[in-house]
Amino acid sequence: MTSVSINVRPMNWLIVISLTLLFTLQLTQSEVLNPPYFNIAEGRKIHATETCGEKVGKEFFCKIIGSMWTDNNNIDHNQGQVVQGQACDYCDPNDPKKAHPAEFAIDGSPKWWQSPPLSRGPEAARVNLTIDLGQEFHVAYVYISMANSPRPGVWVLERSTDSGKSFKPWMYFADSREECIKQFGEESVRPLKLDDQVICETKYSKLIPLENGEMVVSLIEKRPSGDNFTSSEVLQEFTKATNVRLRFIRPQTTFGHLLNVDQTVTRRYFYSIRDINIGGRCVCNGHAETCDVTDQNHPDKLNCACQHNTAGAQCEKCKTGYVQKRWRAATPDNPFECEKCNCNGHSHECEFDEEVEKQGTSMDIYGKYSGGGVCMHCKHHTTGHNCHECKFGFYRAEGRPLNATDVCTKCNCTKTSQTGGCDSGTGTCQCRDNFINAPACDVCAYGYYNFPKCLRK
Ligand SMILES: [Ca+2]
Repeated sequence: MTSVSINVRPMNWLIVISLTLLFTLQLTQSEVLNPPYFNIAEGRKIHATETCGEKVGKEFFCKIIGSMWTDNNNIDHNQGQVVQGQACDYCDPNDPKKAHPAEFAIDGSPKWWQSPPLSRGPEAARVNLTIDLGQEFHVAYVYISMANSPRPGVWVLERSTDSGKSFKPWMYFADSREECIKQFGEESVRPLKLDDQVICETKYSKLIPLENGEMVVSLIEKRPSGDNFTSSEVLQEFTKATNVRLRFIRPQTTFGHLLNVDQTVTRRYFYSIRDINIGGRCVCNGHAETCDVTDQNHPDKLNCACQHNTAGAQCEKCKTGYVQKRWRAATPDNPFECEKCNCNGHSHECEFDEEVEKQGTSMDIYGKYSGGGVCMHCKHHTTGHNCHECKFGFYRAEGRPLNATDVCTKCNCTKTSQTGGCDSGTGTCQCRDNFINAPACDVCAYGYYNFPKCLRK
């Protein structure tokens, strides 16, 4: 049932499919409903702070890999040059064959995004590549395949949960424990013990392979609740993102640093990304199995197909008329299905009231005083939390079913000595304070005199 619409080279399918299956298995273990994972990067907006050739026109670069054009990466062999023993080429944003815009990093094709080489200046080492997901998703993994450069040496995978206003680190990358500490602090190398711990990964920052390397970054695996995602609110929060940013700090080089080296060296260092797949799914709080409802106001947005009587783009509330109990996200032990209010057929609207829940004065559909549903706009002259009483001036005749549309009958009490109200069951008119002898109410009460005025003595 889980589909993966991800364009990756065949050898990478195994990784992506096994990751997807891993997370799908969790679905069968509980009553928590979750929509399938898919490549949430596809078709999204992407932005690079710098791109090879952009702003400067043609930009010269050389590869690390050697002097021969022996690869099959769509390089025009007639155009490539060997310069001082290096395989070189240039970027040109105006030439479709030589352009490497950011969009190529998520287009599912072999074309790639490339950053400016460090020969442009040392600041070219710090480049950001940001994908705007357009809405909030749970991200399980980020898969990155490189093109004609090694994997980056030092970088940070970051996320935003406020549509790109602010970013926070998700995972750090450097090639050694020492480098991790130096770049990101001691805490980045502590053992992984928390669901939301930001750790430093060392295995992806090696210089080899010089080209076409891969990184499979899981944000769930190996974490304490990695096998029990739906029971950990912390891990669920940790995987939420509206934007994903790759903040590159330094390319991997054969040198410890790149100071005081000439352009024949620096022109060989840049970042090039062939494709990024982000395995994610809609945030549906455990209340939806699909996420294919289109939002009329935002055609690019996907909304959850809510079950369990929930509603909202993320099933983040109970639907109208179903707020007898407080809304909650589903957990493996309890789906927390929203429960209909008991309005005895006299209303479809209700509100949840915390005070009413505490007082235990709202009856649920099972006849128990449980929950805080308060019915609104009760019809048929009814009133009360459950539309279970007749309004003033009406009474419930003996034996009349509570859910009948004529449950409440108008009191026939129009004398000035009567209140207008009458007794439940019998309909006996009630007398004002200064009268007695119901239902006639034709005698002055004790302490009053001079019928029919019945004034206070
Ligand atoms: Ca591509």
